[in-house]
Amino acid sequence: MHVRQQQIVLPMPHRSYCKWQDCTFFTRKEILRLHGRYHELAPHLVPMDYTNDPDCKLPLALIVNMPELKENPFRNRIVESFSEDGMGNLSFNEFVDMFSVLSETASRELKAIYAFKIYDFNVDNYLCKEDLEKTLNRLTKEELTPEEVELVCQKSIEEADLDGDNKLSFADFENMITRAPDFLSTFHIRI
Ligand SMILES: [Ca+2]
Ligand SMILES: [Ca+2]
Repeated sequence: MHVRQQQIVLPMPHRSYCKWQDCTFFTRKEILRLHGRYHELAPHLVPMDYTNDPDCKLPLALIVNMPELKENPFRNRIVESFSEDGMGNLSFNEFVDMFSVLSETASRELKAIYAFKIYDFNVDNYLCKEDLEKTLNRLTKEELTPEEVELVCQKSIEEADLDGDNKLSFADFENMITRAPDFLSTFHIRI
């Protein structure tokens, strides 16, 4: 496996869509290791040579079964949020982006941007009460009663909702995680 990994020709295609100044990048060695992981998920699909940016995507079902994600209650939403097609199919670049944001070195702000995306279950760019209820149920592994969940979510919205529209924009959400940093705790994964 190690010998084969070294056959990948670097540099990898340049990742041009990284919009955030503080976006983290893996070292060459880490990229090779990630490529090894990506490759072993579907050896018959993923080429070893990435010089010409091959058009290859792996389906969500393969990715969410990785040990790093398997136990994460947000695994499907995480993978979907990094997939350009929104269905959870990930190219190698998207796969690298995902683990970059989940890594310990990613900034809090970057994690917040993706946490917001991941918690926005109905993908309307706001966190409404239903989004927060689903989020809280997953974060607390359904240990709270439905009434408790509803109460906590209603209160969280009331406290964080700066413009009073009863749902959380990203600015409201940033306001919320300042008070409740636990909402970011699920986004640290070492690979
Ligand atoms: Ca929403
Ligand atoms: Ca609001």
